[in-house]
Amino acid sequence: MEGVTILLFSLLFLNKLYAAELDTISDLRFLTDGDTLVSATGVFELGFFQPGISENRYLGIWYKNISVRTVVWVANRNNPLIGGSPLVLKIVDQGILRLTNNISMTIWSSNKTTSENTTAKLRDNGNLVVIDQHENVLWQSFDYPTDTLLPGMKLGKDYLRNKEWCLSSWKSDQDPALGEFTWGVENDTRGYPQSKLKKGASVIIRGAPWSNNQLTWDIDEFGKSTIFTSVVVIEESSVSDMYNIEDKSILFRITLNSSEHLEQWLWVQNGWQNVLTSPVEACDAYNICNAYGTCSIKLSRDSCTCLDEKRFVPKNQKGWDRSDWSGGCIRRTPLECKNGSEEFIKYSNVKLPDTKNTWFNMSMSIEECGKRCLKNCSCMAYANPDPTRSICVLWFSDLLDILLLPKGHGGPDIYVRMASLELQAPTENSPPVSKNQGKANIKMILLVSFFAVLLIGSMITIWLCYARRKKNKAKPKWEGELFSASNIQEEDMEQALFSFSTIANATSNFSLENKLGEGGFGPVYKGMLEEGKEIAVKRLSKYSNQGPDEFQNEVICISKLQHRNLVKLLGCCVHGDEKLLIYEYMPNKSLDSFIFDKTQSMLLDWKTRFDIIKGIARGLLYLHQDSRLRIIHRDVKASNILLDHDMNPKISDFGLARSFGGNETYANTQRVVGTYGYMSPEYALDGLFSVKSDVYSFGVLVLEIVSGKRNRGFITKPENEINLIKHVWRLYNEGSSLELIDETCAESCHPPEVIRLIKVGLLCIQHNADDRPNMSNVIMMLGSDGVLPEPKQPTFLIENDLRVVNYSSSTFTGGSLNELTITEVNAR
Ligand code: ACK
Repeated sequence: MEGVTILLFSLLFLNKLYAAELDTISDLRFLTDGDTLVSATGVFELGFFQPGISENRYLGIWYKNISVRTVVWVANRNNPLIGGSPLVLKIVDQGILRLTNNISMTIWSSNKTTSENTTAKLRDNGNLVVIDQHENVLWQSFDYPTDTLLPGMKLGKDYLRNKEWCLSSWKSDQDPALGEFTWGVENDTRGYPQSKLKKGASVIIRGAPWSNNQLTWDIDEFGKSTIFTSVVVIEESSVSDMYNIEDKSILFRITLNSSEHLEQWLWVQNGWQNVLTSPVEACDAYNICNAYGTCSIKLSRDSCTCLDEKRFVPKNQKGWDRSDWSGGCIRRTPLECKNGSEEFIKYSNVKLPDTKNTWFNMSMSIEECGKRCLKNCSCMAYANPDPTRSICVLWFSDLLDILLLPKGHGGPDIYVRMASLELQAPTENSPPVSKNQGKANIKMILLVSFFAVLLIGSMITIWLCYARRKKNKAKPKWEGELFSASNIQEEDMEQALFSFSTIANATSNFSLENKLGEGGFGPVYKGMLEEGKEIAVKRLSKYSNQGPDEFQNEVICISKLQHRNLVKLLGCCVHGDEKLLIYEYMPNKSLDSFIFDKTQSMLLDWKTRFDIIKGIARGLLYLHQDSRLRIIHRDVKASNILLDHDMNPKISDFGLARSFGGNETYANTQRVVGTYGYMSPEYALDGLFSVKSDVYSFGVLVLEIVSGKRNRGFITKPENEINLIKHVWRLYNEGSSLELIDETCAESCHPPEVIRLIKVGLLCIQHNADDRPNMSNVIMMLGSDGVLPEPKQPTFLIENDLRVVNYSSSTFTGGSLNELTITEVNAR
């Protein structure tokens, strides 16, 4: 019998002369290697693929008409086909869609159905469906999401059928097997639904409690707008949250990647534009401030405060002072629950707390809700999470993971139970209300719908900014300014101020033994604060060119930024002529001390180098696009990348960074600053800078990390090429890019990845800034295996092309001159 099957299989493949594009699969029409099943208008395609350089084969769905292969669903993610044996996907008995190999072994199949005349089709929204003759859906891929959520798919749980719709990450970029991360509805209790991103059982981020949303997207660049909706269904038997985009021509997807990020992507012209990556900043981390604590991104040292500092106090004040938030906050006056003596304080504009231990009712007025809560001594708070409905949610444990939202975000209100003694003091957030005043302000509630679902709400915020930015793109008007004194807001000054004596003590009076090195703007010392925390102190030299402007610039700029790939500023100190910046200490120091050192570079195997490049790319993307300020760093180079304990890269040195508002894409300056070897031609020669000048520096850095050689000061024999870029370009054109690899990591390297990275580096350093990818394109290129465009020839700038007016070597006392930041070059 087996022999017959093999024979039939062989005949089948002998007869198959060309790959077919099918519109239906049935018992008679099946899909074999090279064939694809195409949706009605050709948006999606189903077929076999190999991720990256993996030899494993999978059945998957991807977009048909875009240049970057983007897989949105995988059937046999945990059971790949190894090797090249032929495959068949067909409908077999009882309407099962089954994938088999050459010996008829089942690799993957859909569920059994009881219908006859079943067929399988791929819909234009990317849903693979098995249907009967009346088009009833018997099985659908949308019920088995992998790492991608497309419009029309939902997250949620069906309690009756014990089914869950949730995203789960791939193991790695090259392996679609079930990874560590999931994004789905909370499923261990039946509290009010909310979504959580988890690593195994531990929560990484939590979305706000669910709420219906409908928003109009103003998509100027397409000359149209579309409606974006989030529809929440909450029933006894199931809960689900589905989003939809009215304009079906827009390609949009949400993915959960293998490094704990939830990413939102929009296809714009020729590439995926990253609209939002969560977590964005430290406050997105789940419950970092614990019970009744709230996180604020504008404070870097004191990230956590109590929800209301008049009525709550830190449980462990000493720990709190050391930035140990684990105890959270407690009520200043404990609850007694005496015969209705307690009332509620309203806090407006919040991300509602974790709903794990809640009870809810889908049709109860907010007044009734308050009465319910008051009757039960264990009820701590109540709220309506959805302005489109009358929902009552009661919390029965301490309130965890609350956020007071920035003004204007319009989050919902929460009413928190308080001892009667506390009712007199006014709240910082809003005045006290009695239990009968709990009626929500309708206007406010309409506004707050915007923030009701963290994921979707924040995505739209970013999208609106993005659309506005695009609209104004054509206006290169801004003469780049440092953050001027008039730009400084009070909140910027909330940065932790250290006393000079604290820092002098911590660094043993700036002793030589504590000196870590010297940058262009002065020495950097290692220190230890009294509580045992290690710090790095940048002491701005009186003679350095990092004057008050640059100092202020760095404080303001970096205090507003928080990202795992940016070094964290803990505070600053101004004392007479002394200006000090205090950073978290990075035990592995800077990247250049590794890559350009023969011995140290042996510690950087290929994977570590690749991870470092990806981390730098993410940090830059955050600066350029995701942060509250849009920032051009202007001095991206190996010595400005610090490495933490686990070799995670952190971008540092924001003295030269510029923020640019919503309208600007390019700026022009007479005062060119940066570092030789990393400066783009349009910046070095004409003083023009943009995010693309950072992309250029990033490209140089990629080539340096791969080769272990500095761009500047590089010389080859016998070709006499006087910079690395020229050398890389020649090797690339000769098809011998692999020769570039640093010999200390040659053994651990993955040749296709090396070639790809060099190509990405070359794309980033193309002469014309518009030809260079942006950082979100770069991240895509690093994370996928799609075909890359051909890079155009870069410019081989030599120093004589630039006219240096003044640079900071006057204060330079150590390290390599190659790496010095030039503070002025005359732009033409
Ligand atoms: O390459 P390095 O050892 O790492 O020498 C330079 C030097 O100070 C001048 O910039 C080191 N450095 C700067 N910031 C930090 C930091 N936050 N933690 C540890 N080392 C640092 C840098």
